[in-house]
Formats: sequence, structure tokens, C-alpha cells
Amino acid sequence: MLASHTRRAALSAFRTASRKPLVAASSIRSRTFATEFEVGAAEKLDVKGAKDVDGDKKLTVKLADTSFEPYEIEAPSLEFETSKNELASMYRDMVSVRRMELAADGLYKERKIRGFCHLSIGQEAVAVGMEKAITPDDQIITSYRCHGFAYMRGASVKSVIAELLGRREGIAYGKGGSMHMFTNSFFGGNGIVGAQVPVGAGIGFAMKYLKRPNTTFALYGDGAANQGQVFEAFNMAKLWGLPVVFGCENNKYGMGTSANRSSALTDYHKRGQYIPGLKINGMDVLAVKQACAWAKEYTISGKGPLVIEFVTYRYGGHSMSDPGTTYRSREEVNYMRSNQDAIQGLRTKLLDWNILTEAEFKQIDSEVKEAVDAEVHAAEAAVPPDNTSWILYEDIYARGSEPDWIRGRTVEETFYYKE
Ligand SMILES: Cc1ncc(C[n+]2csc(CCOP(=O)(O)OP(=O)(O)O)c2C)c(N)n1
Ligand SMILES: [Mg+2]
Repeated sequence: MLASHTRRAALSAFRTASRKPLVAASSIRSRTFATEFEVGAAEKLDVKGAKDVDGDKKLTVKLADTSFEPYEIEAPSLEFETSKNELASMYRDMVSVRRMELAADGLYKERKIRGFCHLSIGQEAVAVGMEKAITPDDQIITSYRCHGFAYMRGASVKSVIAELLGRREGIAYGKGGSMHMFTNSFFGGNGIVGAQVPVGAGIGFAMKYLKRPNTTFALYGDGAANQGQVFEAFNMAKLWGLPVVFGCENNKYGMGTSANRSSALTDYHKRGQYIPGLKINGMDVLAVKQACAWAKEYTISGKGPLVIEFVTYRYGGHSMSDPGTTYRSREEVNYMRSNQDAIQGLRTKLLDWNILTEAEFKQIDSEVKEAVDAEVHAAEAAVPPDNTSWILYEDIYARGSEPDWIRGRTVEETFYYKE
């Protein structure tokens, strides 16, 4: 690993290199730039040898001092309890999500997956850390970059890949594709930029109305953060004291536009103005978990909403049709991969802390490879849907609740559910 001053120098070199062609020097001075989180060393406090940390036995870790940047609120504690099993499962889940998306990448390049496909390779710590902090009764809604969340909310690898392949065994019966995946407490998968944010406020309203002790994470990107409806949702959530965590996944780009070219204020955690916020290192799964656990407690205790900014990074392009190299330098991508990668970062910490051994990591890696590959093969082996139009009319209504008939694709066409 590079010494921290060397890393800082490399980081500022690529920042300068990547900014220069984008905006004139005069406008650079007038803009605010997103803070880059350095991957600071997290500390393990109260356990020494690997023998002490078996299974579910509690151990305390301390995050790096730079993990959180609060706005109008006190930051969560840097220390929290976890266990070897939980830490190992965080690693296993991040590796599973990445392998699943790498498989999707390969199938797309083989032209077996068609249409839109947005991968979250690089951003895995957000979906995984969040899930570890909440229960299946808490709610999540996000944008089209949704495969990792669907998996963490209970979708199998097979059902995600089958969905991408358009198979009926897909999580949305092969009709949603990459952008529209759902589970019981996961509301997608939404293609209209920002539109899921007010829906998320509505889900939060439902939680409050039904007096359920659950929060809702309404996620959106740095590009979506400038949408008017996001601010309308903030306003209502604050007025009604809704248990909603507005979560901005700042991966530094909205399609090919860098955050500092699209946003007058790139401190997305401050964009709620009258809503307290927290910027966190979204490349550190431990920081994500601790921040999300804190955010859940805060929002369900009746204090109203929060705005959390997850500072993260996508290694690939915006979607499969974007190589992702025309608006940022290769040095930048390589820098993030080799210095800030969430999976590698957790692995290094757990080795340093003697919590997992190289052999245990190897075993997890090979188990994940075998399990994901088997599910991908099963998805590919699933039969393609029949080439009949009636399939289109299924699942518009919940099965069993269809009306007698529905208008078809043209004025002349009517589809009768009941003969
Ligand atoms: C209302 C609307 N406007 C434009 C688009 C086209 N579009 C799709 S993704 C995107 C960029 C969004 O960037 P960001 O919110 O940062 O999310 P990311 O892709 O980085 O996860 C745009 C403009 C859209 N889908 N919906
Ligand atoms: Mg973005």
C-alpha cells in the first residue's frame, strides 16, 4: 500500500489531470469539489489473537477518524460491535455481488443480455453495508443501478441473471430487465432519474402511518440530486417527520458528467438544507454499516429524515454502452481500483487484525465462485419465453386480480383475461 502522502500526491495528480480539459481555470475557482475520502486505517480495539474472535463472539472495531463528515448533527460513534461471522459475511456478500455483475458483463458482451444494463462494480460496499444494518422489514428503493440491492434483499443470483437474460424464471418474470428488479421490501430498480425519491418518501409515510418501527432508504445518484422532485420529497419528509434516509450514492459521475460540472454544491449531505446530513466513506463497508445503523435509529425515533452521502466510485461506464473512459482518465480509475477498493480494503483490514487468514479468504473466494457460476449456468439454461403476445398481459395486475379485459397494443386489439 502507498504511504498516505504518496497516495495524496497521486490523487491530486489525477484530479488535476482529469479536471484540466473539462473546465476553464476561472470556473474551477468558483466551484465546490467533492471531498475525496482517503482510506484511513480503521482500528480494532479490544481483541488480539484470531482465537478470540471466533464465530459470533462480539468484538469492537474503530473506524478511521475521516470516515464521517456530519452536517447539523453529531456524527455517529466511530466504535461499534461486530463479530468474525458478520465481517466474513460482508466480505462474502461483496465478492458475490461483484462476481454476479462480472458474469452479467460477460453475458452482455456475448450479446446474450440485450438493452440497458447498469453495473455497480466498485460500489458494492453500499448495498452490503446497508443490508447488514437493517432488517428485512426496513425498506429500500433505488435507481436503475440495482442488481446488488436486489441480491442483498433476497433475490438469488439465478433470478437476477435470468431477469437480465429475459427468462421467465427471472425475478420480474423476465419483463423488467436490468432496471426493474423487486423483492418484498425492495421497491426497485427505477429508470426515471430521481423519480424513486418521492416514492421512497411515500414508503416512509406508510411505515409511519402503519406505526411500524422501520425506516426507508431512498437512494439516488449525484446526477439525480439536482432534480426538483428530490427537494419536494425532502420538504414533505421534514414537514411530516417521516422515517426516511435519503441516500445519495455519489459515484462522482452522472453518465459522462462529473459531479463538479453538474452540481453547484457537491457536498450532497448538505443538500437537505434543513435536514441533518452525514457524508461517509462509501468505499468502506464498515463505515456504511455503522452509518446506516445510526441512521435507522435516528429516523425511527421520530426525529424525521436524514440525508446521507455515500462517497463511492463505479469502475465501469455508466451502462454497458459506455466504455467510461472518455470523460475520466484511466489513471483515475486505476487509482480508485488499487487504493480504495472496498473488497480489497476489508480483506486487508481483516488480515491485519488477525480475524481471517489467507486460507479462509481463499476458501470464501472459491465457494463464491462455485456458487455464483452454478447459478449463472442455471439461469442460462432456463428456457426462453414463448413467442406469444399473451405473456405481455400477464403480471400487469397481481395474479388472480385481473379485470375481464384490457386494451391491447393497438386500438383494434383487446385482450380478454377471462374467456
Ligand atoms: C428524468 C430523466 N432524465 C434523464 C434520464 C437519462 N439518464 C439516465 S441515467 C442519468 C444520469 C444519472 O446519474 P446519477 O444520478 O449520478 O446516477 P448514476 O448513474 O451515477 O448511478 C441520466 C441523465 C433519465 N433516465 N431520466
Ligand atoms: Mg452518479
